Amino acid sequence: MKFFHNAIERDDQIKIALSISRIIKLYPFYNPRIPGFNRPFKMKITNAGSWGWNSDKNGYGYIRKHPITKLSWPKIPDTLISLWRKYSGEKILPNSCLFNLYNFPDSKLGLHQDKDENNFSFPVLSISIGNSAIFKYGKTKKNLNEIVLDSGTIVLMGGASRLYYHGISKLIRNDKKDFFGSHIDCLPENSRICITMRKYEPNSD
Ligand SMILES: O=C(O)CCC(=O)C(=O)O
Repeated sequence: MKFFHNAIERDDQIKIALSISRIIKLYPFYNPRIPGFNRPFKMKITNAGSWGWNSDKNGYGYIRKHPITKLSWPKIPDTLISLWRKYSGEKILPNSCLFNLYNFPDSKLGLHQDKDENNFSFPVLSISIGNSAIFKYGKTKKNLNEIVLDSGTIVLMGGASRLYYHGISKLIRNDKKDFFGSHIDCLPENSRICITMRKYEPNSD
C-alpha cells in the first residue's frame, strides 16, 4: 500500500470536483445495496468508464450502464487518467472509475477486499477529494493500520497489497466548509468523494 500525500494541488482538486459535478447531472449518485440483506450502503456511488462497479441484492459486480438512468457510463475524465499514468506504475489504462460519495457525519465503508476484477495483477488507485476520512487497512482483518486521508491524497494498492482489506471508519468534520461549497454544483458541503480506478476483465465464458 502506497500513500501519496498532497499529490494534487488545490486548483486541480477543484477541477476534479467540477468534472464530477458535471458527470452526476446525468449519472446521479445512488445507494448501492448490500447483497442478500438488501440494505443500503452508508455511502452513494456512480461511475465512469466502460464498466461501473455496482452492488445490489443479487451481488457485487461490474455493469455497463447506470442502473437507474440506464445510460452507458461516461468516459473517465482525462485529469483522472493523467493521475493514473503518473502514480499507478501501470501502462495499461483503467476501464472503470468508481465515485463514492460520503456525507458527514454518518457515511462509512466496511472492511473489504477489491476482488471483483478477475485479474489482480493490475493495481487499484484511489483519490480523495473533500473532507478527510479515517482509512483502515491491513493484510488481515485482525491486524489493521489506520491513516487519515486528506483531500488530494492518492492511495495505490498493487503487488502484495492489492488484496489488502480496507475501509473508511469515519469522516472528519471540515470546519472550513470552503471546499464543496455552493460554487461546486451538486456536491454537498462537508462531504468526501473517493475516486477509485481499476481494470476489470470480464470472464470470457
Ligand atoms: O473511500 C475510500 O477511500 C475507499 C474506497 C473503497 O475502498 C472502495 O470503493 O472499494
